[in-house]
Amino acid sequence: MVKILDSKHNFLGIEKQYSSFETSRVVIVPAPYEHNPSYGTGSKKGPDALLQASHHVELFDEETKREVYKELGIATVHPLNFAKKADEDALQLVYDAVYDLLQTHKYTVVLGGEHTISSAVIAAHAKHFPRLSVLHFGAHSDLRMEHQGSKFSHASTMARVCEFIDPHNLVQVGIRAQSREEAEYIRDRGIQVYYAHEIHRGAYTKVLKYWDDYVVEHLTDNIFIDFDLGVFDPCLMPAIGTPEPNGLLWEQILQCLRKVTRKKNIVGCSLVELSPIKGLHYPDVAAAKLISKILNYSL
Ligand SMILES: [Mn+2]
Repeated sequence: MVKILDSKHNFLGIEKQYSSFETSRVVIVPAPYEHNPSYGTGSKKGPDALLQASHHVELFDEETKREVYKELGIATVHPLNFAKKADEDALQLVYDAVYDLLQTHKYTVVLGGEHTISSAVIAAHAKHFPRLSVLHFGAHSDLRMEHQGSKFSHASTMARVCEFIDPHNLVQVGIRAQSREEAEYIRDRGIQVYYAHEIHRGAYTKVLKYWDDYVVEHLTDNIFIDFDLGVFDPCLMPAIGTPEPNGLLWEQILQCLRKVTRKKNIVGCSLVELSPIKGLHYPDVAAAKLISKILNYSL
């Protein structure tokens, strides 16, 4: 039997009737993994902070006028227990947990933790859904073959993903920091990248066509959304291990999510790299609200 969190601890604080595992279409999986941070630390506390903050997010969505938890049910399982597991072993734990959920047709939302875990979440989805595209929101390309001596660094996540996904089916949004090696990899492998500076200066804007219209065009029908919170500007998301200036703002991201979810089938998502700052609740609430928005738009 799958162990779930009760309404005092689960996502959005949902009562038992709408949060049992058996009857819920959506399953939230806290994955407090942190092993190879390269700068700031604390992402292992991210899932817990997000769940606590989610109790201050409205159950009713003002935009879609929906209460998704009542329509579909949202269960939150116990956090994955990494104990001393790291690298391949940690990724295997994540992969197995997510793959089991997909076998029972759950829409799975994984909360990190370090971005490293996303490659396992995406691998499980790619095995289950044919011709999967990955829509990666982030500040960093994360395409380094290895970083600080590890293939399993958060800075290598997308390089690992490109080992089992056609790089043409990877779309990156909000990028504003990369190495020369990564820029060359992007060029050589044909990865679609929408850089923050290009989005800000309206580089893709034609008459009634915006950068996010191009994002939609480049994706196949089944999409996994991998959300590194570093994509946001640090003014609204300072609770990040590796901050970069000139990020995207809330409405820019939501506008892109609305367009993508209207035209495509979102099969799952991950949200990673929340590193809570003691006494500053806003980033945790924003992260929780983002999950709520993704569910409202995509289901
Ligand atoms: Mn990242």
